[in-house]
Amino acid sequence: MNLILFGPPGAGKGTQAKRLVEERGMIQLSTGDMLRAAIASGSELGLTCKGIIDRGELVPDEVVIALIESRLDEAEACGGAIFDGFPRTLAQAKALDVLLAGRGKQVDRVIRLRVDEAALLDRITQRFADMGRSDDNPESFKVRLKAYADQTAPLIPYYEGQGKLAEVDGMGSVEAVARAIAQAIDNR
Ligand code: B4P
Repeated sequence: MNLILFGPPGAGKGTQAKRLVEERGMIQLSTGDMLRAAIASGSELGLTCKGIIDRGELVPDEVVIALIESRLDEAEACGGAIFDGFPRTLAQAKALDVLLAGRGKQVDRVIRLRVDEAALLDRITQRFADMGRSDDNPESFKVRLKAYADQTAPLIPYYEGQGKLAEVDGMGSVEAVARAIAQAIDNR
């Protein structure tokens, strides 16, 4: 199964993807984690992307599509993937459809985590205090929210039109959200 965890910054995508890996043995493909690993390694890709991420902007489509493509065979060997933070633009969604179709696969389910803006800000502020992630400051968060509204939210009607979208209340505890996601996956 190929599953997309979808939502604004701080909605709980990464948190819930890690739980699904533990509980269902699925593989997590997080473009955010891949980009942060590139930055930590000091690679050319990391150097190019650091400023973009710190400002809260989206990294160019071709960069993240190539990152995902490089891991797709590994994901398929494990029976599918949880896409976390990808796709974030219509161009990325269409590229993913093509890449999966070339392997005789498709996106099976898109779980949209709904969390209100005040709760998102609280979570990001808390993570900044705990971990000091450089893009979790209030200025970058505003840019990330705008990027979500302008470039990522248009994917909602895209996947809704394909009958793949499931809405999950992301405001509860990590446990409660995990239960709601499990239901959305198992009831498909
Ligand atoms: P990401 O790493 O995807 O960052 P994110 O949107 O903030 O989501 P994340 O997964 O980290 O947060 P989560 O909701 O789990 O992207 C970072 C940057 O990389 C982007 O801004 C962009 O620049 C770039 N990028 C990544 N993918 C890209 C793409 N496809 N195209 C272009 N650019 C791309 O958790 C947030 C916090 O909330 C955590 O601290 C967690 O502990 C807490 N939390 C989670 N669930 C909770 C709950 N139920 N209750 C209370 N707290 C909760």
